Amino acid sequence: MIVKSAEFVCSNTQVSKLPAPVKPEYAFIGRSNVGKSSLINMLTGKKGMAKTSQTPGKTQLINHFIINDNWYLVDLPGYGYARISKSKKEDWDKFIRTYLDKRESLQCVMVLIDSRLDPQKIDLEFCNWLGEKGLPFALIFTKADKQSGVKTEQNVDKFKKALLGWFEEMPPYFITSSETKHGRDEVLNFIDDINQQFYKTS
Ligand SMILES: Nc1nc2c(ncn2[C@@H]2O[C@H](COP(=O)(O)OP(=O)(O)O)[C@@H](O)[C@H]2O)c(=O)[nH]1
Ligand SMILES: [Mg+2]
Repeated sequence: MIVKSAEFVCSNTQVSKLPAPVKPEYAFIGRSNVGKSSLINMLTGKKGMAKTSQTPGKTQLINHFIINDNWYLVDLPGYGYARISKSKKEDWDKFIRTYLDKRESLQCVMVLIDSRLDPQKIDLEFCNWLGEKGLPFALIFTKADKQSGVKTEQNVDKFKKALLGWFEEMPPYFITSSETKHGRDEVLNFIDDINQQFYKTS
């Protein structure tokens, strides 16, 4: 897929105010600091598209971007930020889980995983929840440029093993770097394939 246009559409704090669910939509989510904003900027080719390194956990907004007038890229607030209060965490949970569970145009949840780390409980639990809800998801391993390819593969493997305690097969996954643009074409083509399916059948 060639990204010809990428525009910010709206920020929402209420699920009821989201754009009409008439275009295929992909939600990007992960722990704070996983590299989500950088990845969105890398995919769209727009540097300031999603703001990088804001104070995490501050605003809990669902951000919609429209790509090629054809599909929505959704930037969800990060989870697992240690310094937010318990009640804020619960708010996050309710708001985001409602969105994920009810959004009919949502095609795939893109779960970002830091490729430098051993499997994190919070990521595994989140994947497990998606599985329980029957929501399709894909994994995007981030920051692959920060270590050797071998180390990345080892961590991906560990994550796979941890996930296979719950799932019968590994979901689609991508190894990416926002620095080198590694994995960009693969992620965009994955989305493109689903979009084509969406417009063919709707
Ligand atoms: N080397 C490298 N650094 C990255 C990459 N992605 C993000 N970062 C850095 O990681 C930090 C957090 O990134 P950000 O995109 O703001 O994470 P977010 O909180 O998930 O939106 C920033 O300092 C980024 O520059 C990457 O692919 N490679
Ligand atoms: Mg961010």
